[in-house]
Amino acid sequence: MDAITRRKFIQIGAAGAGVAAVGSGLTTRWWGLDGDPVEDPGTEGDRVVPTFCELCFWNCGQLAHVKDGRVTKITGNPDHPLSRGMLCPRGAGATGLLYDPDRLKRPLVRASKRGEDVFQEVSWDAALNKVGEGLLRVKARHGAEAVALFTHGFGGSWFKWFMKVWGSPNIGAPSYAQCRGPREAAYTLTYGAPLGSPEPIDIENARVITLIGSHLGENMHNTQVQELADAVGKGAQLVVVDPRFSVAAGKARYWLPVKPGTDVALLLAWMNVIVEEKRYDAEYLAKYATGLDELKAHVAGKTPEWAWPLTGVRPELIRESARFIAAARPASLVHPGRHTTWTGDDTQRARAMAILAALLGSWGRRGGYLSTGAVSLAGYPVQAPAGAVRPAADKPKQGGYPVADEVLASGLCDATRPGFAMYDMKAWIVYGTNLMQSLPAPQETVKAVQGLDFLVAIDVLPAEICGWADVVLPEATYLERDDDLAAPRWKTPFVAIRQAAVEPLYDSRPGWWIAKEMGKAVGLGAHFPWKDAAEFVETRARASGLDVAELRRKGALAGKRIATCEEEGAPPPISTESGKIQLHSAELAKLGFDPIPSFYPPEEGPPGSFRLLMGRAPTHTFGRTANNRLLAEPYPENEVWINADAARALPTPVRNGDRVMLVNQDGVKSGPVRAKVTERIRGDCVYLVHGWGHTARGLRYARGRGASTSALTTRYKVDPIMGGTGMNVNFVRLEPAERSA
Ligand SMILES: Nc1nc2c(c(=O)[nH]1)N[C@H]1C(S)=C(S)[C@@H](COP(=O)(O)OP(=O)(O)OC[C@H]3O[C@@H](n4cnc5c(=O)[nH]c(N)nc54)[C@H](O)[C@@H]3O)O[C@H]1N2
Ligand SMILES: Nc1nc2c(c(=O)[nH]1)N[C@H]1C(S)=C(S)[C@@H](COP(=O)(O)OP(=O)(O)OC[C@H]3O[C@@H](n4cnc5c(=O)[nH]c(N)nc54)[C@H](O)[C@@H]3O)O[C@H]1N2
Ligand code: SF4
Ligand SMILES: [Mo]
Repeated sequence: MDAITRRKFIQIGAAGAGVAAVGSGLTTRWWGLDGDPVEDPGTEGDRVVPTFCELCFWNCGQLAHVKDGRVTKITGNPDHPLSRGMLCPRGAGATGLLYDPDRLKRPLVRASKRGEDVFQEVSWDAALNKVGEGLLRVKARHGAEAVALFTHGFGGSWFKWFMKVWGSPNIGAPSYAQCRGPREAAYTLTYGAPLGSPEPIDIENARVITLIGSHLGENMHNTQVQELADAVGKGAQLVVVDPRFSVAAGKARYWLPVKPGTDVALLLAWMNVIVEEKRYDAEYLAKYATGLDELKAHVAGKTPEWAWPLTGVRPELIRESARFIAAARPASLVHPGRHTTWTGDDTQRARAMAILAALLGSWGRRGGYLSTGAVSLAGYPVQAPAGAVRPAADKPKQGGYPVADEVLASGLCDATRPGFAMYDMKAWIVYGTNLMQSLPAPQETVKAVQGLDFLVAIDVLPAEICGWADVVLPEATYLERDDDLAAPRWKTPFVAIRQAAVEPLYDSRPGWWIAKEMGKAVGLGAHFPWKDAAEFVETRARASGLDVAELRRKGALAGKRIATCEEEGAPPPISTESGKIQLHSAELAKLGFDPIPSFYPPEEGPPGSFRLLMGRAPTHTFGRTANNRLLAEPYPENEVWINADAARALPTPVRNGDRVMLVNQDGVKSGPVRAKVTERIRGDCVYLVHGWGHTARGLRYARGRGASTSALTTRYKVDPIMGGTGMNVNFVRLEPAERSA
């Protein structure tokens, strides 16, 4: 059956409800009807257009059903290896973005002081002229490199090309220094290469899966959730380390409610047990690793009893879970996590996880870390950009961040702020990233933005960052546009195509067109010779020997599964300089950092305060879906999780459902947010789903709903190894919300 009832949708979507992904679409027409299962009122399209999703960055394959010019339903594409016929709730609810009444509809030009969010609608010609003038003025005064691009999302490729021909290397995404950066640095130091996205892990065949704050099931990366459900179905067991009893913890054999920020101590104690009891893969390590003796010496004495007072986890639990994890090796997967910028020691924590994976012999093994491959695609034949460019703006700072392998979005922001005069960043192009919510310390972002000569935002919704722009360009949503081909590394290499299902609404335009017109506006039109995105991808596809008609018909063409190294009788893929897994990192030692992770206790907050933790809800992606009326039904706003005993002990005790205000250590106060009083979290922290508490006046639905983690993140701790911004270093008090009469 293709239809899915609202009730079933909510069951799958709601926290606590397990890990299955949604097998089919939902529609705008019957969504919102309460009560019993409703028959699908005929949402099959007259046409079905294969494309891929942009509700998050996993980019699952979708089939968009179109009837009478409207998208009526979106289902998972069975031919796409990342969706395998299923979507997560957000992908199924993407029509809520397409038909969001608050979408950006026409180009806007600022009509008042910057930041006052007052705009005038103008024609595309007028808006593009302004962009051309703004950028050329900055180039004339400060050089091309003074322009930065912030980008997140697949459509960013057109703007990265713009930057290349414009001549600036300053391209950053918050998905690095605010997300997976520490992990990438750690795996590079240990195995020689970053993991990238989608992660090359074999959840499907693992027998024990260890999740360290990786809350799969709430974090809804579709393929991983599907594989987790399959693995659990086949008898795989979970070990979950989380201060909060997550959805995954509810399915786990062991839940270790670790004190936030102390995972390194726990990991060292696990390694102590595995080493002392000789439960590691000695043969594998002898062949492929270096530094085992140093590691043994390092973890000596770091017993579960040592870790107990540091982590709050009972020694028997540490010991038993360590044995359990080791017993399943090598099909014992320590999930590498993804959002790893927590407390500033994040590269070291991720290193400890990478080292544990090596002790288990799971790198390059079935049920552990796998080999992946990508379809190699021909480029579009185009004139190469001329001239040399200065290094990226965060490079002077990277003297201190030698292991960072991408530009830091936070570094670009620093380089823009007065007082950080190492570089003159004077203009920002912001594509599909709401920097006011995604960079820490919004007060610093505002300072940076106030100092800019020019800011253009390209978005689909009037997000907070748009309110600070000089020019706002309305992009067509992904369901209304073609984009470049996707060919990420995966177990089965594949190529996927994004195709417009319907015409752009209002006066919105696709990114490829906007980038090309921006190119013309600055005199670089010759570098954008393609007629449109369709001609661009067809040229690439044909030159790569692909059958374009079949690609268009199926949406994705997948190759054969990559053989594992075991199947090939080959060693695991290790690309460090020594050719060995670095249990002990000579590179870190050379740079003056601990060559093997050591535990440093996290700083405590003011008395009576709780450490603020954050995460995801299954039906939302950060702040980008908060205004989506379909996805708001199952989850209309975030709530603050607080431990039941702690809530009772507050000066003004808080009951479940009460509205409270959160006040952080710097006096910043959130809007009223509902309290979820629960046994499912430790008493020293509280938890919010990120992406709420919008302030943008154009987000008429989301504005003022829930509490903003970003506003409360006035502090952050920089990871000295790669420059990531640890954000779980803020503390809040709870105050009763002023009651309205
Ligand atoms: N406080 C705090 N900060 C965080 C995090 C956290 O948990 N807490 N998480 C971090 C993580 S893991 C990440 S990856 C980053 C994510 O940070 P971002 O990438 O900035 O994500 P969003 O905040 O959702 O902003 C996405 C913007 O893209 C717009 N958009 C959506 N679709 C399109 C499209 O098709 N075209 C265009 N042009 N625009 C589009 C949306 O309207 C929205 O304004 O944030 C990081 N920052
Ligand atoms: N539905 C949905 N899914 C998503 C996203 C989304 O926005 N919505 N975003 C995607 C993206 S870009 C990313 S990066 C990932 C993020 O998802 P994850 O990689 O899973 O990372 P986090 O959001 O940091 O994980 C939050 C969990 O870590 C726990 N935690 C907090 N502090 C600590 C600590 O000190 N120690 C331990 N052990 N645990 C701790 C929290 O209680 C919470 O359960 O999700 C992806 N999937
Ligand atoms: S995981 Fe969900 S939101 Fe992300 S791409 Fe896949 S279907 Fe879309
Ligand atoms: Mo992320």
